[in-house]
Amino acid sequence: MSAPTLSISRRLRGTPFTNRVSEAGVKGYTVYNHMLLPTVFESVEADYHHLKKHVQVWDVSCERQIEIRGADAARLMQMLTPRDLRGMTPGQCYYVPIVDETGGMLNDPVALKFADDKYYISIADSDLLFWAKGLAYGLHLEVDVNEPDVHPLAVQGPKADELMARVFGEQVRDIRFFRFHLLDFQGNEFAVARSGYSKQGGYEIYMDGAQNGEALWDALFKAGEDLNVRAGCPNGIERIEGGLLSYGNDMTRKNTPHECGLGRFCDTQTAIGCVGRDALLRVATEGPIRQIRSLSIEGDPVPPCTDKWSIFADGERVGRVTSAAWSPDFNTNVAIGMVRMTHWKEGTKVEVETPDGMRSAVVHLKPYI
Ligand code: THG
Repeated sequence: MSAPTLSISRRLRGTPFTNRVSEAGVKGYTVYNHMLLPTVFESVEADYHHLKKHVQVWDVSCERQIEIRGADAARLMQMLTPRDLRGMTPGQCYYVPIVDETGGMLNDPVALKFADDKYYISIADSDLLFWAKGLAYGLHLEVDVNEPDVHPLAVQGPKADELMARVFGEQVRDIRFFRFHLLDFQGNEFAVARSGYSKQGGYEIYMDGAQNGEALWDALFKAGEDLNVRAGCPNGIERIEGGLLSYGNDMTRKNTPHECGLGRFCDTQTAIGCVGRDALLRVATEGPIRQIRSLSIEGDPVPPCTDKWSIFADGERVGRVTSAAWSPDFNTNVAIGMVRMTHWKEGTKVEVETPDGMRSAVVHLKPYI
């Protein structure tokens, strides 16, 4: 049986980099924000080793931007998230949980502040634009809410600093974690942030204008030849090792930020005006009764986690695994799951029902790296 293919149409949007990604030999795609997101080039394991050693260029255009502009921009931003944004200054990025009126997670984007009246929200995989537009319209806010022609390109891996310095100048080295500078590329000004969906370090370039795609891609590959630069993508193994959460996989609208371990990004007392404040104040006082944890699953490599796998202890279900992969570096299966408080302590032994049968597993408080 041959694997089914993904039928492409205008609804499933390509990106300014899709031609180059294709030429680089992409072997798999997923769909993210109605857009193509590469998932594998050589093999997930080969891509993983390369990411940890060299530098990769990732087409993460699917991290769509919601642009919020206008006199009420800051007010709308604070309505959208329980994280206190009063201390946020232009040039900063904040990881911000976004919740509905019940405290359920709607998205976990990165917000960028350009000015008091201009923000971007770099979204995970859910249609947050409509929620933001609905709030702005319903409350008669003085803001424009739009999806701009901006396409993030990530440069990740230990040699990312060297490659970016060659293309954008030495000043990229001064960009601090979760900050961005506006830098020139061939007469265009792009926001360049030290951020990205890996724990290997690197940058994200918010390329403004689709017409610059191939020039930017080609400049990075030309400058990085001797650095062994390759096309890559968010790596399923590395992100689980690092405990980076995936909206829609590890959490949904049924989870609160506290269950997702994002309570540290909720200042519900002081985030005046945020949607879901009452619900989250209750959650914050009582504390969650289940929470996201890293797990190691013993035995041979597990198959891909395409559905939730039950976690058992003493014959009772105490949680669910939502992401899992074989880790060559840690020589075990690494996983992320939601675990009940009775079994969420470091080192707790549990069993996971994988499609290949029951496996022994251990709960961890911290990610691997
Ligand atoms: N970068 C940008 N946009 C994005 C992502 C990104 N949009 C989609 C998706 N990724 C959103 N989800 C995340 C999840 C984790 C992080 C960023 C976006 C992340 N977390 C760090 C961590 O957990 O170690 C740091 C958080 C912090 O300390 O502030 O980077 O990757 N542009």
